[in-house]
Amino acid sequence: DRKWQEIDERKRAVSIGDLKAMAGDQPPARGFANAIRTRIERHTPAVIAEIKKASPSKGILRDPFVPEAIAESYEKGGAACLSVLTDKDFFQGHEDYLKAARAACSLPVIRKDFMVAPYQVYESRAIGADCILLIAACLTRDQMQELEGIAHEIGLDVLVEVHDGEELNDALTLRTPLVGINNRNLHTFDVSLDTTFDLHQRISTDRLTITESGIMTRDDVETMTSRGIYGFLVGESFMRAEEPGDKLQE
Ligand code: IGP
Repeated sequence: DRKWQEIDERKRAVSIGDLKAMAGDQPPARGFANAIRTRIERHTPAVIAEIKKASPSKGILRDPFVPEAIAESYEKGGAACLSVLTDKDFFQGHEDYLKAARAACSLPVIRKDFMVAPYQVYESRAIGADCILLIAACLTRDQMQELEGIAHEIGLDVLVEVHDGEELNDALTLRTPLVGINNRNLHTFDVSLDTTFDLHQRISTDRLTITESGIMTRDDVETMTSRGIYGFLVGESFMRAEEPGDKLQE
């Protein structure tokens, strides 16, 4: 598909050897999982605040779009971590947005993209990411294990994303403590917070559950914390706010 095509094109431009070298030259990663864990253990919300220009279901979310200003605003507002979309086809993202956002603050950053090949894991470290996303819906169990192995070897944290019970079975074979439950069905774009309530029950307390997508109000946050879920990934509602960091404090 398109993602593979894009990777093949880039493979010709930069070899995997060059990428590995660039990844190796990076300063140590900022502790993404640790930043989340500290807050969840204190039973305070750990918010991964997302930087995305557009989404396939909603179109353009923010215009003008200035990643470094958003990153500063999120840090001031008390975000635990940042998430930056680098996927170009569906989210109008870019690697440069991640670099700019990370340089503008001291928060750990996850690269939000569709990871399918080892090449992309090295590339993520080379552009400065601290964590990568593995989407169970896009990968087999073996692929996830392989990509996680590479990520951990080069100092990246891993967030594995699931949206049903079968995907969760695969995700729980991984070593990463970070498990994201996506409330949005990737095929229909329907959002149901029940997805989190259903699947969270099956995740042991030594893992860190992150509820993803469709968190819009203070009320949504309180519903989650009242059920013991303290990890959040929020994009759209922040992107639509004039001052994204202020929205975070609401
Ligand atoms: C953020 P929202 O509804 O707050 O904008 O959602 C995040 O969960 C969403 O962007 C997301 C995503 C993804 C994007 C979750 N999983 C995988 C791209 C790929």
